[in-house]
Amino acid sequence: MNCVVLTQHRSTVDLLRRVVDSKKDDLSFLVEDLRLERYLHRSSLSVSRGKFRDRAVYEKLELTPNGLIVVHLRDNRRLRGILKVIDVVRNGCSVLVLHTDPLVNFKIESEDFPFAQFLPLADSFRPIFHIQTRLAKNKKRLKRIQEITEGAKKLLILVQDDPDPDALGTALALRHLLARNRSSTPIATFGKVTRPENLAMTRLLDIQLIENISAGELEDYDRIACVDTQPSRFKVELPRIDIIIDHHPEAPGCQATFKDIRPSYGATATILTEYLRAKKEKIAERIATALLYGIRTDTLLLDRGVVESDVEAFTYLYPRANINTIRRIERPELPVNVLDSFSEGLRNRRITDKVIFSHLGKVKREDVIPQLADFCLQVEGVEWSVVSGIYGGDLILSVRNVGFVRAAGDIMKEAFAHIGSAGGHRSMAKAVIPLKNLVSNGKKDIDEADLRKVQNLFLKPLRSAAKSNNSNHGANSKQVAK
Ligand SMILES: [Mn+2]
Repeated sequence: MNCVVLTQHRSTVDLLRRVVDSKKDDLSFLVEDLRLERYLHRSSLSVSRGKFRDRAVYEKLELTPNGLIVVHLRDNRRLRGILKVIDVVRNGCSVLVLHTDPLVNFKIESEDFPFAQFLPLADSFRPIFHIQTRLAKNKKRLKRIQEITEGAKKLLILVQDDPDPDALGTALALRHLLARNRSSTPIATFGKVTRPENLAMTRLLDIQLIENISAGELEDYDRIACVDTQPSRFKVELPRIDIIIDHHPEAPGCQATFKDIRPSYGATATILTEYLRAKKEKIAERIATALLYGIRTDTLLLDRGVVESDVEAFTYLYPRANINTIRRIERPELPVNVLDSFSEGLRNRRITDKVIFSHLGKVKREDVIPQLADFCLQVEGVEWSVVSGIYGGDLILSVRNVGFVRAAGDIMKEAFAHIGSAGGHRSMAKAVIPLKNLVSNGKKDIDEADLRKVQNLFLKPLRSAAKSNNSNHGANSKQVAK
């Protein structure tokens, strides 16, 4: 491609000679100023000099229809006149206008010149400027963290009692950020990892944790960092904490030598991504995958409480992460023998009130229950999917909904809190009901009648919600119509 640049700026010359691929494209400049012409000569760049509004100067440029003319003026009051000339001489060339001031200041509408593309430099630069400003601030904080941990023989990274992907990803990334290793910097929890997806994450990304650590053991460490949580969230009294990096609102009296708490952020993994970028650290695939999965789960795929930084971190990590690994974490492989209980559960399904119920009986792995719940939600006309199974003396219920109905977590609490534990998010929830709270008459296992009872318990709050919704619709029919 033949690319001709009309400019009055030395900086445009310096920029475009690096942007335009000079090996593939034939780059030349048209300038009016003698000094700029000399500068181009000295830089061994091809240059012609003449007035931008002089048609004759364009003849020497041999413009062809697959060429490009780039225009970047110091004084855009001249732009209109110059573009009129270019339109006559361009011979089918494409035209790109770079400008810093808004064109309305010069009474130019882009529609006046349909052959030209306008690139407002300030608008394009703004997002880059914002992220780089943030990274500059992170650099300062990072230095502080490095000072605190420098020389520490043993640093402990402490996460919440049932660590989630955000905590695990953050912990892993913090160790990497400080260029430390597993033995000098272990990750620990007072509890343990329980959710099947989180267990899959630790397995597939090789994240080793000290589980059930005791408060006494903390004394073996000369520094302690808390990530994705704060000391007040633990049941035990902690010794002095050196570093807190978190995105939950700051608890009163939260004390540490260094605190980086950003409650507006959707995930702590976003904060660590910024640290790694500020350090200009190459983010290895394993770390990128862990961080990306942390952001995905904490923000429900950027659907909940995100700021620009989260979206930016997500975009940055995405091409660096292993999406197949994430897929495998989210959908653990199914054991072949589960297919039989799936087919049994699907055959005995019940569909009522846009809810599909399916029961799997006894299962060897708990995570197959939510997997079938995901699948059932795809059934035509269904808004809720409720799949149950018996695991370790409990009836486990996994619920999914299409998202525009009542929050799944609320319904589950209302239906089952009195006989078990229940809760969850907007579109996914879970209940665990001890079998002894369900069976009657001294039976050992639950039967059809017990299952019906459970299903009706679920339908009750759903039906009353639907009822009150209907009456609301009646009262506010005008608003609804809008
Ligand atoms: Mn979090």
